[in-house]
Amino acid sequence: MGVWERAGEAQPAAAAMTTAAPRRATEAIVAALEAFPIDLGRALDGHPRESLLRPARDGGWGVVEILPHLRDWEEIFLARVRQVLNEERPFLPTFDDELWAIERDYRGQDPHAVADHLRALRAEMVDLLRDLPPEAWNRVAEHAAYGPVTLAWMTDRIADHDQEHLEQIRDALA
Ligand code: NI
Repeated sequence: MGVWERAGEAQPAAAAMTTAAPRRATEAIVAALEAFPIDLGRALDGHPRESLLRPARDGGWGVVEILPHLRDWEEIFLARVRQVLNEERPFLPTFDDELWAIERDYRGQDPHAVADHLRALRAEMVDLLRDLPPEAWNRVAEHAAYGPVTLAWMTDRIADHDQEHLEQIRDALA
């Protein structure tokens, strides 16, 4: 879920954030972001609709909730990447996603259509990132929760968020 994004859990802006190194090298960030829709497709492949609707073993979200969560955040992530590339030190607000599953009727959305939309958004992001000059990865945004963050740091976190929810999807389908 988007817990690390919640304004309510925001840490005081860390002065050293812009110098915090992402876990992945920039080539590995692009590779991970590009691989995610493929891994997601493999995870979903062959599962009937009733499996996609089933909650995870811990009683948490089923795939039917996780996919719209990923798609809704992907829209935000893509807009943020555009902003940090095109604006000088843009301010990035946080979003409280806690009620989106209900407010946006996640269970009423078609999981395959949502996955297709997510794939299209991710392809746009990968296109933006693929041929960036090295210095572009150090461009900075002011994140409302985290303070100054670099493009590299932001996108590394997106790849982490992908993996977190891919695990959750595999668990829900196990
Ligand atoms: Ni999340």
